[in-house]
This record gives sequence, structure tokens and C-alpha cells, in this order.
Amino acid sequence: MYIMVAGSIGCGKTTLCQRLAALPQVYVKTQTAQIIGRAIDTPGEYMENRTLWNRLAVSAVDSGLVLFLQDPVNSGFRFSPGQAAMFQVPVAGVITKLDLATADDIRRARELLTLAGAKPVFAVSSLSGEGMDKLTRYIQSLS
Ligand SMILES: Nc1nc2c(ncn2[C@@H]2O[C@H](COP(=O)(O)OP(=O)(O)O)[C@@H](O)[C@H]2O)c(=O)[nH]1
Ligand SMILES: [Mg+2]
Repeated sequence: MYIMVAGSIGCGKTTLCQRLAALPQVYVKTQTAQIIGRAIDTPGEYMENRTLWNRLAVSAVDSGLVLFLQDPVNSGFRFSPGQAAMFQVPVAGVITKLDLATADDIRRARELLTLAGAKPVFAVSSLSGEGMDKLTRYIQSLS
């Protein structure tokens, strides 16, 4: 099962994909959708620019799960309410950068993801690995 990862520029998509695939974390700007292990990593522009949403929909066709990622610290970008409904597969939420976030940051991010229709919502740090076990177990339960 492929997992499509979507969210704003810099929210931590590529780093999470590398973590899920247990690959070394190397910074590369994502220019186009790419496969990392079992994850389909997408550019933040696809989510931030409505005219590119069709590319997200196309990338999701081969996926069994979509992950909406939210950076809890720099949350300038907002998912649209109910946006998860544009996909035919389950959409779960992932709050990233748990190592940098306060409890209030996490609460706000959780509200945003819930409003977008993502369920359940996880919180992880792709750097420290905190929270990754719950997310990994959830993914395994679907595949
Ligand atoms: N502290 C911290 N930084 C992170 C985490 N995940 C990603 N980052 C950093 O955030 C920046 C953007 O990450 P990247 O994965 O390229 O974001 P993308 O644009 O969504 O693919 C990079 O400098 C990463 O090292 C995390 O869990 N904790
Ligand atoms: Mg990227």
C-alpha cells in the first residue's frame, strides 16, 4: 500500500517519508511527486495552490492512505475545512515537529487537521522519532 503525504511547503513531508522508509535524512527541495519507500512525497505547492489540487488527486489514486501534515509552529498555511473529502481513501492527520511544539501549538494543529476532516490525528517528531511508533502501527493496521 502506498501512502500519499501532503501539506504545506516546509511542514516536514520529505523528512517524514525518509523516516518511514528508515532512510538517512537529507534535505532536498521536492520539485515533483516522488516515491520514497512506500510513501508518495508531494511538493507543498500542490497543497498550497488550488490550481494544482488535481495533481494531488492523481497522486492519491494509487494510494491506500493519505496523510495531511501540519507544522504546529509555522502554521501560516491552512487546509480547507472538509478538504479530506476530495480523496477516495482514508485521510489521517500528522502533526510534525513535535520536538519544537508547545502543548498549545499541538492543540491548534489538531483542531486544524480535524476541521480538514483528517482522522485520526497523530503527533510525531521525524528527528527524534517520538510518536512514530503509533503512526507506524496505524499504517500497518491498514495494509
Ligand atoms: N525540529 C524538527 N525539524 C523538522 C522535523 N521534520 C522536518 N524538519 C525540518 O523542517 C524543514 C523542512 O522539512 P522537509 O521535510 O523538507 O519539508 P517538506 O517541504 O514538507 O518536504 C527541514 O529543515 C527539516 O529538517 C521534525 O520533526 N523536527
Ligand atoms: Mg519536500
